[in-house]
Amino acid sequence: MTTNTTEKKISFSVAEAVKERLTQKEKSLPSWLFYDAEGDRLFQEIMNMPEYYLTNCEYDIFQKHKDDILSIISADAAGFNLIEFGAGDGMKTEILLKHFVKQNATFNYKPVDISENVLSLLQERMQKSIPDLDIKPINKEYFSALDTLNEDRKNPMVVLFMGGNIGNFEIEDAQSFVNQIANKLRPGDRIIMGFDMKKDPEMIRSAYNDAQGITRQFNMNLLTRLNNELDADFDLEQFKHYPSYDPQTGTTKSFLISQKKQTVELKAIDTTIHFKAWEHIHVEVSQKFDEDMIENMAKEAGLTVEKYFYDEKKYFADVVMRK
Ligand code: AVJ
Repeated sequence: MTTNTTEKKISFSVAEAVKERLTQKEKSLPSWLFYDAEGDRLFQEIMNMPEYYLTNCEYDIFQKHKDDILSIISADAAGFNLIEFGAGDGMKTEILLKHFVKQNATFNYKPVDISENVLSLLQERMQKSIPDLDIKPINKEYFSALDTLNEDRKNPMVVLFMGGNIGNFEIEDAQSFVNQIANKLRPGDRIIMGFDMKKDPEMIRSAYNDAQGITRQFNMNLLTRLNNELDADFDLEQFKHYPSYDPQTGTTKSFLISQKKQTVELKAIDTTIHFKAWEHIHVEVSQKFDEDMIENMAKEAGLTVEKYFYDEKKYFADVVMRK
């Protein structure tokens, strides 16, 4: 989720994406824009807040089911290649990796990220805590990383995509993302994907509207980022953080809402944006799932759901899908 190529490349893609999204009829911003240095810091804080249950749930799932997870993914071959998309800080993955190494499983770990910085931090962490781990980071985009791996391998591939990151896609985009992975898999390959499940709507909404206001800061930081990087003049006082959850669709959406009619200049990209009073910028989707939705998604992609691993309260699921 982190972008960290050259400075120039960043501001170029930020400029392009922002200009495109803010000049549409419905204004929006891409969710990858959250993760600058301050956004990364705030997201760490989000993961530690009492309302944000997702991270702890997945942590518990891995603790509780690491043995069964290993049994499933090593059931029908001599070894496997574990590919992780968007590896992050590795805190949760480390539980699995430690266990796999301890059990003498034959595998290698290939974290994939477009940020070289994220990968080198992760490699350092893993080499320190699991010296026997065979780790080979891949500094590429997800799908080209799969192509590279397909050029030369005999063992099955297990693609790990955790954290509920799939929820950041609109449902059709999530489907096409899974389809694209599945198309590059061979029979016997697997995906382990983390899904945040439908639950008490109040609880979901609180996870995106915490009492301390950290999520508010996380969302507002988008505007700060535009002020800094695109020389914009958003007045943060005039925008309001508003999250919603719709139990009919299972979709959480976060908005920044303009509290009055106003004009914002983004000088670096020569753009003026007009806001009507109470007009919104759609900044994030966090989709919640149920088993039917996951089943359909897998089926559509030509995959079979092998196993749902849940935390005790069934808030979150790590799902093993097999080609
Ligand atoms: C990292 C995409 C799983 O949607 O729950 C947390 C990001 N946004 N609070 C999520 C996020 C606001 C998070 N994911």
